[in-house]
Amino acid sequence: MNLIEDLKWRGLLYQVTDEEIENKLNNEKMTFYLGADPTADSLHVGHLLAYLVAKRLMDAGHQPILLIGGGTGLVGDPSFKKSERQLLTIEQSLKNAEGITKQVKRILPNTKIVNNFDWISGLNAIEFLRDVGKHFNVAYMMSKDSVKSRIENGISFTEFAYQILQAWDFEHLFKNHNCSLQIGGQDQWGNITAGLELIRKIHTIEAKAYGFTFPLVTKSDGTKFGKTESGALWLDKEKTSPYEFYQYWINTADADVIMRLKQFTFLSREEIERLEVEVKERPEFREAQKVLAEEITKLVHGEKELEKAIHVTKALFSGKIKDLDVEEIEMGFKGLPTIQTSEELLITDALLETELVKSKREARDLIKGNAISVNGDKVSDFNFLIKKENAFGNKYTIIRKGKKKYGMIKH
Ligand code: 383
Repeated sequence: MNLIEDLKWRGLLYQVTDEEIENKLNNEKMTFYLGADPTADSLHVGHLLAYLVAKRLMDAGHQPILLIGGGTGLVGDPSFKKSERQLLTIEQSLKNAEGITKQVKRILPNTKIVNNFDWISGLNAIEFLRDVGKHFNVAYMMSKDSVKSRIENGISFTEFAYQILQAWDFEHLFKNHNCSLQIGGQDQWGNITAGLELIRKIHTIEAKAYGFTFPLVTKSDGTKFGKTESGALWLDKEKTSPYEFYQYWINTADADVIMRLKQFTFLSREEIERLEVEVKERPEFREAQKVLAEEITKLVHGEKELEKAIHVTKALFSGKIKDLDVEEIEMGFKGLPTIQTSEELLITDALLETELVKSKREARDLIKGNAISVNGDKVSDFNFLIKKENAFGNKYTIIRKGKKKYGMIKH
């Protein structure tokens, strides 16, 4: 399979600006770029897909430039956004840019990284309006989906002008870095084509640049991809722990798992087709989901964090939590019903307070029925006392009810 066939098979080709791009990507070496704005201090899984597409192009011999939008981030891209964005301060933008640059370097080591703050910040109003703005027709700018959908509800001139800056970036990289291709998600189509328009106008007809987009990742049940109960699925392990991250992928629906393997892993077609058969014939083993979660967690967090995530998953499933360390306890039980106390606590009170039971009577029945354990040990005594000194790291006591329900006491 050549690069284009592979991208198509993986469902990663949505729109191309010119059919010719297929030949060029298969037969020539191109310099291409992908941009991200520093709107937060971490990337999320939506961005991950984009960097993995960049990696596929790199692996096929093309030269990447990863652009961090230190300049454009200060303006705010209106594409696919329902309402005006809150402006970032320069300090926030710089701090965020630093965070995401680190992540980009981890995903794609040794690649060229540029920041458009370097050229956009020097642009003055006269230059902007005369040298760049003059090439844009307002009707053309307003016809972009990214802008059109906002005209009624309101869009500031600031966000309206965003496409000009992204177009100017493309022209800048085209001129100075011989970059003739921009890639991005389907939300970036309008901005990418604005760049082609500008390059065509400034550099005459021989100058040719290209763009392609990949589709938005969707879920078969209609809910939004990459969202957890606590918000986005971040690549920063302080914001989304490797365990949570791993769990997200493990819980992928059967109907979606093969598509996710194609889009988010570098496994071969043969291997993915083998897993497809597994999903059909032995869905209860969830092998495809396990492979998916392992591959992506390893890619984003590394082998060690993956091992921890698997360790916590297994311990929580079997109830054998004794050999987890404090960090793993924090990872695995984040978001659990938790109570805080500085005193020793009777097990029946603890069950009630963590809302694992509705009455003391229910608590006693469960203890009698052998259904309650504390820090991995069964409790058979109604008067069992929960103490700080027996807690994980003298900090957390974990109560388990039945097979799946947990509660936590923070000392
Ligand atoms: C800025 C300047 C450029 C080229 C691109 C940009 C950023 C672009 C944008 N991209 C999104 C972002 O930063 O806003 N205007 O959050 C996302 N991308 C990639 C991909 C995606 C897009 O970073 O579809 C998902 O990740 O294109 O939403 O000169």
